[in-house]
Amino acid sequence: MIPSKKQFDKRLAKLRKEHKKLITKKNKPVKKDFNGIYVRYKRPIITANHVPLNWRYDLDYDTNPFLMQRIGVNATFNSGAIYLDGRYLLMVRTEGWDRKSFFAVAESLNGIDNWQFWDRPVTLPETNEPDDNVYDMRLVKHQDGWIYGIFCSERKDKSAPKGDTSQATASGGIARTRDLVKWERLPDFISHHGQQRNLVLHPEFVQGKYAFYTRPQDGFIEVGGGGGIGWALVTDITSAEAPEEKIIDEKIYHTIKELKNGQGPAPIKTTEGWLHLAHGVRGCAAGLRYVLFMFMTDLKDPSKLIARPGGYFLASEGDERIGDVSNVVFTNGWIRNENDEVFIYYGSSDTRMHVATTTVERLIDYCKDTPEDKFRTAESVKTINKLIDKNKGL
Ligand code: M1P
Repeated sequence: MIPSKKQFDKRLAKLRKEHKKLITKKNKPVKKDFNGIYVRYKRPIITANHVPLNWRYDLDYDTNPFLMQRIGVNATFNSGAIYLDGRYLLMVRTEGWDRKSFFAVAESLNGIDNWQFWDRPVTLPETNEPDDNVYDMRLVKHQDGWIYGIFCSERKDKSAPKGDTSQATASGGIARTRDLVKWERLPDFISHHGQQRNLVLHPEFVQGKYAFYTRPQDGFIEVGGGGGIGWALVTDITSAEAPEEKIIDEKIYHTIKELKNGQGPAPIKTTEGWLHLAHGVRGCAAGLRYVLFMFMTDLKDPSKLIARPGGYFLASEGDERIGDVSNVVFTNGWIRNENDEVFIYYGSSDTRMHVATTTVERLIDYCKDTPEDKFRTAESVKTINKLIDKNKGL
């Protein structure tokens, strides 16, 4: 039986009330088991249910008397981040029931809760070769005055054998804007070292050029003989081509980045060097395990590593472990505010967004004084014993 207009209105009012309640719910820091490095927040900050109702429901009784969700959102994850005029903004990777990801800006005044999506998702111009899917945008306020959005552009692999409907290619998409509303699309990044995902723009010119963190890979999923976080200088960003890519952070056997690694957001500049957040991937019986790790690079030469804290910085915990692609944490956005507080935004299991907070001071300390990986069990035990000796009598 078709619901009456009265029933429709009642249900719509309930939907609106529940949506508002979800969005305005306060989030709380998790104080238990504080590791001294960062504080996680209890609840995810943005989920598929945060997406505005008018993006999902036809709200007209005449055309949708059952008040059905006409367009579904599957997940909200891997968000770029930028701090503009005291507003915390996330460029949310929003994925529909149709598996297509698109970008949508969500805004919060404290960086923690009350995230409100802007009126419409981003309308991203295409190149002559339209993207089949776009995702994982890094937002970078560059020294040249533009805000850049660097993202993965995925297309069907035209060279795949007929009938193979799963082969894809990944390229570095580049777009720029002044206001996150109107975007100019630039040609994709040209790499001579294979496909590109996890391409990130450095915020300053280096040797008068645009500098990129790259991740050359042989295939769409497997990096193969490629991989590692690369570094490339580009003369003209309106036709970005990297003649050379040098690996600055390699993947290493039996570590958290045994299979692949990728730069997260653009690095944060500090008096002691650039702070980097990245993800590392290893294989296990349950599939791929994605964790976050950090390193620091030299202020003048951001391609030179000056600190490599060993092991992972953040791995999935509790509910974060489960989702569309379980056992994954991934970051492509963080914000340092005027008080040197750092908000780390991360997606869990390709499903939802979270935040953890810390400070620039703590992150520098973490990077400089966490022991480095020495790659063998015996060395790890020696490192622990050294600490026990140091702690004697304390
Ligand atoms: O599914 C896990 C992640 O896989 C990709 O990351 P990478 O290129 O390092 O393997 C990306 O698609 C990322 O969005 C996703 O979270």
